Amino acid sequence: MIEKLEQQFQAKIDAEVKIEPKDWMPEKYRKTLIRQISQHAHSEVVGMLPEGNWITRAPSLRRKIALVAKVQDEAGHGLYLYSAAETLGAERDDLLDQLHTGKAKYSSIFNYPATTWADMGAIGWLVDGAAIMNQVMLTRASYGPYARAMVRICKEESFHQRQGYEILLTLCRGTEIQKQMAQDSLNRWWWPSLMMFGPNDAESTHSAQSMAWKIKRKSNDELRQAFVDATVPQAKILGITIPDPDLKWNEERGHYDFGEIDWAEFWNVVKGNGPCNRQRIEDRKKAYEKGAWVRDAAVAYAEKREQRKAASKAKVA
Ligand code: FAQ
Repeated sequence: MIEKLEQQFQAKIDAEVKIEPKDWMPEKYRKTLIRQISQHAHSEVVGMLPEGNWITRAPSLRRKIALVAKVQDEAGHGLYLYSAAETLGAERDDLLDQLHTGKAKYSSIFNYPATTWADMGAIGWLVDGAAIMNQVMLTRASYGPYARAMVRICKEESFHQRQGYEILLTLCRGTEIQKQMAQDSLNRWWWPSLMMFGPNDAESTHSAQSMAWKIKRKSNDELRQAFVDATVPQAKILGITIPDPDLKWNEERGHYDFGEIDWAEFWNVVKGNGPCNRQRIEDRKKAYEKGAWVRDAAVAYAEKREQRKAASKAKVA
């Protein structure tokens, strides 16, 4: 019986029919999606922290407005994604508990500190740039609510990418010190950005199954390569140097070759030992506790509206 259902399920996926919340799905498909979507949601809300920290120090009102809008967008992305995970039967409180207790992962990139204003440029250009590269494929993910959430998220991420690039372009056209700030920022964010795509394909535990289920459409290494190929010409326009002596165009492959990622550093950060892991979780926990009154008020308001609706229905009847 289960085998038959699984065959029908795979046939649907192969025929590019979207899977919707009430459709039958293998338990492992549901669990994989809850894992990936919730980690993605956590990444969005933890990702607000390095930039949120710069809102009060933005160098002009224009920059401040753009940064506030960007950070607010990331909160919205978290919201869509937690909602998508809920359509699979996950409880939001459980997901947040997993984040706060360190059981759930979130993107390694957000465990690095944003130490200068140029980092706001590098995060937009590189981190959002890498996020878009990965997420455009997710707009075609086989699970309907996830795919649909990704469409809007990608549109917003492309604004984020441009605002970051423009910050760096301004710095690179500025004084020598400003250009150095941009270079220093690229030096610190380049390798962590390449790590965002996850382990090499040979080490990726979930890729084969996720690709068969069309959750992922491209492998970690394919996306990383596409990101490098797209980013090198952008660095040339900025006039700053990517910190990789092995980076060079390979005519035969039609792609840039690049150096080896420090995988020991990657796994160390993923396991919770990066420069900011502890601080990020503490900040998220504090934000959750401080926000309790907002959640309580929202529930009380929803209950009041329900009661009013019921009372006016009773009157009409
Ligand atoms: N960091 O078998 P795979 C953003 C884990 S959003 C930490 O290859 P998979 C927006 C992985 O979970 C950025 N852990 O895994 C923004 C697994 O562990 P598990 C986030 C990582 O799932 C911008 C293990 O390694 N984007 O930036 C990482 O098939 C600016 C084995 O890996 C998404 O989440 C990592 N980098 O492929 C916000 C997109 N990489 O779960 C603010 C959706 C891997 O078995 C400011 N996610 N791991 O314990 C995906 O596409 C996939 O989950 C991958 C990983 C590609 C991230």
